[in-house]
Amino acid sequence: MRTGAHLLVEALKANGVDTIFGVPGIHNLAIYDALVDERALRVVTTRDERGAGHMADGYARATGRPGVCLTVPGPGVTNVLTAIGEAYADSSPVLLLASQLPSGTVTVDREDFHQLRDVAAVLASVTQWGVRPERAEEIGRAVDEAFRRFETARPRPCYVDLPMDLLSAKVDDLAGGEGWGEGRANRCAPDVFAPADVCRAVEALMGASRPVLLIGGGAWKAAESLRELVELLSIPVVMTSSGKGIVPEDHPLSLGDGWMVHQLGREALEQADSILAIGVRFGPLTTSWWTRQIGGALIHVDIDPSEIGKHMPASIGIVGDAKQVAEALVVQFRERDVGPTSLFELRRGSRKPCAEAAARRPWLDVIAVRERRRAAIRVRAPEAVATLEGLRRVLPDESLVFNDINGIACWGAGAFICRQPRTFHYPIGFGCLGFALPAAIGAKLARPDVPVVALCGDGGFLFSGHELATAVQERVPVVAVIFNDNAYGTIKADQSYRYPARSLGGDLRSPDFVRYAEAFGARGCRVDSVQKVPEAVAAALEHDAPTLIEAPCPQALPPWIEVEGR
Ligand SMILES: Cc1ncc(C[n+]2csc(CCOP(=O)(O)OP(=O)(O)O)c2C)c(N)n1
Ligand SMILES: [Mg+2]
Repeated sequence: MRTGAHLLVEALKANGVDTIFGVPGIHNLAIYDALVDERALRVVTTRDERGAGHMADGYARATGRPGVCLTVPGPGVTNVLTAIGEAYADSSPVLLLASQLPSGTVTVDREDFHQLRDVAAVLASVTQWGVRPERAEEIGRAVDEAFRRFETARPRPCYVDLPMDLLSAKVDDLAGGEGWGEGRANRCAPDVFAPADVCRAVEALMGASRPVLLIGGGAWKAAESLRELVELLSIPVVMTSSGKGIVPEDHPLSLGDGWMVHQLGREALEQADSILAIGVRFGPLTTSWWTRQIGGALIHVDIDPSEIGKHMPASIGIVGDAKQVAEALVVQFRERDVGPTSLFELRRGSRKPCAEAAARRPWLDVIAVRERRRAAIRVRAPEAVATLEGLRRVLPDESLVFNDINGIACWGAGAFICRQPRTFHYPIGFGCLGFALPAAIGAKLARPDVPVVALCGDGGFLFSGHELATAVQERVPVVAVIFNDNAYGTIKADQSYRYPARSLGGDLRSPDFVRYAEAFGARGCRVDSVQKVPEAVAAALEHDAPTLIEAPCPQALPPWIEVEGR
């Protein structure tokens, strides 16, 4: 018998889904049953729904394709909420399949088992769209609509709330398949921006004497065009932490990650008279909580119209897909004459700037700024920076690193140089502890071909450390490093700065992490100095099993704590 659950599975497959992360329960067993004989879909059972959500997010970040998670109603939905909140804040496409009580009873508040009074209200602030189908036949269309939204708009999470009676309902043999996933390969945002706006942007950039390009995570698909744009325009480029590596951070015109707390890119953005910002939301880390004096004329490109003018007034706003707009800009500049000289030492394969750009005086010594910054962070956090530099040496460029929120992560923005987009991930928007390990597991499952490493603190690791069980069961050879200071160290440092000599809540008695790993059947090892972390990670990558490495925590105050004279 073909059921609503079969339609669901067919629609997922039509949209290219090959993995579902989830936890079974009485309300969603029809889905599990439809998956029993399904060879094209891998089902990964996690140790709680939050793990499933982060794994789906990690899968999405690693592949660029939406990740899918499946829960029971009520506590399953509230458990996954944190992970969906992170995906929402970071614009990561995650589809939540939330199972539900029988249709007739959903809206009747009878305190039923697993009943969440108003699931739509609960999910509204962490999803861009969601629906509860009213008939089994509508399930496929709902899934298809979620995927269409991921691919044509800002890719924030969607949900489909699935009443259990619809999942088990018999459907007609002919039902479904109505063009699901059709044209998927070519889906992109509608080409809505006006060519005249692109021309205005070109003129503004040509007329500027101190232009800067600011790239955010929303622009990762535009990497190729943006690199060409940087060279054609000979324009200094700053990236946000989500945009890290979209232009290689060691490119001669790259100021790297602009997490302003390190003063990265601060000179550039504050002194610029024209800023071309693409896929950037001007969030707190890029603007130091909106305190920076960013006064240049802003050309803001974003797929989400609500971002334009939200934090910064834009002199030109272009609503559009970053890739399409970047390509349109590149075409305009390519058509101009090539300049006689280049403003930076041309690397092999790089483009000569156009004539106007070549005639403009270089206004910023990008390499000198970069070196000054590196020297400054080395003084502030020598061990953390050396560890991150060492990790960079042992991890090939295509490796995927997942950070939690912790001391060392703060320094990664400046110290870990990325040459490829979307290779260094933070839970940057929501800032939730416990992201790194499950996200790394989801990523490694999707990309077994590349090394995947999670960088955790001892506190944050235990928010989701039990997902090591999933890594072991699914044979996912992810590497997790725990920097152990027996404390919520970053917060403890902040507390002692803001409330001197009044300490409470920051100390932890952490477990023996090696034995913890071994109890799950993972490999565990301990290094006695943080300098040995890169070598231990390199050795772990040789093994085909999940490995946990416990290391001492590098000692450094968080970068936002001002240290006199530095
Ligand atoms: C879900 C959640 N709860 C609390 C916090 C606040 N917080 C931010 S950093 C931090 C300490 C993290 O400790 P640990 O993982 O050991 O890293 P460390 O700071 O010691 O390097 C805490 C509690 C948070 N970011 N997310
Ligand atoms: Mg700690």
